[in-house]
Amino acid sequence: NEEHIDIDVLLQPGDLREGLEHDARVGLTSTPKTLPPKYFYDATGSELFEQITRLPEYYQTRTEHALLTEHAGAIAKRAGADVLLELGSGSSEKTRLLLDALRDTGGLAGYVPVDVSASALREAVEALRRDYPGLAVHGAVADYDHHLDRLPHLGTRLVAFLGGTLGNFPPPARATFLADLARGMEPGESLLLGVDLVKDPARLVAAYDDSAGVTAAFNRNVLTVLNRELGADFDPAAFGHVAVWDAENEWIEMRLRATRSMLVQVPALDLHVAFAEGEEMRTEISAKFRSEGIEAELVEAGFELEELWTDASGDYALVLAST
Ligand code: AVJ
Repeated sequence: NEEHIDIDVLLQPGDLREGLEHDARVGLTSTPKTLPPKYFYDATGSELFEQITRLPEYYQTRTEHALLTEHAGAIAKRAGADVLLELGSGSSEKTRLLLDALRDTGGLAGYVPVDVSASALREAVEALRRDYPGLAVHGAVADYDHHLDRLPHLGTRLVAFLGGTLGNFPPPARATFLADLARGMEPGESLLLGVDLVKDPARLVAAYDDSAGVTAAFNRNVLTVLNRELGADFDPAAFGHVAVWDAENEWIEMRLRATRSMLVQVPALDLHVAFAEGEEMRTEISAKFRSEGIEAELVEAGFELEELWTDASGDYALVLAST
């Protein structure tokens, strides 16, 4: 029953549109060209990402899930929180593991999903209300790289930022994001991060260039988004999918490679964009972490490391920090 759902709207529909126009203009006129990964996730892109999470090569989602299953109790106890605030309210299964653990430690009072999509938020919230009667749910439509200082505060929070999404920020933006988050939290609140770890480059590349071609379709889909939203005339079939390991920066980079020279029109920006044959446009970085590195970044941002859990192969980590 929707009338009981409180939703703070920190982000107006026009803001997303303006952001897309700004990001597309800056990225398409830069050298080399870039597009931010946040525009992958329209309905098609979100469905393709769901498929990615089930690929044999993409170990991250299932490893994170296994870690949460194993350690949710310890996380809840260490956090001592009575509110779960989740940045990106996408996957309700992870949410349930944490909600159940908080409930079992006796403190669960509220759940705060934060998402840019009001409809994703509403869906997530409706499903949860059925199974957690009495839970105060207070969503926020917000862009988590902007509104961290204004997120709802219903009690002592465990802030969850899972799925490895932190790796999508370029390092300077990552430092800003973590520092803003720390500043927006009260002393004694906790942050739970899910991060992918540095490993054999061959496995990393395979995870971003799967044999079924799902990641390639996911990557090209961003062009379809620009065609629809900005009236552009990208031919997605004229771009090849590229996934490379950048050993110096320790990140995976996804690119789209023009297989011929072409001129792309972007009417909404009053822009035409020339691609040379073989030109590569960066569409995503996905940074991989080391335990010492992520701890140092958290401390730099004003957090204190509480605990770090990894799986037996050291593929992925859950990191609990506090303010
Ligand atoms: C959801 C952002 C963590 O970087 O691994 C999956 C997105 N990109 N395959 C990632 C993604 C290509 C994913 N994150």
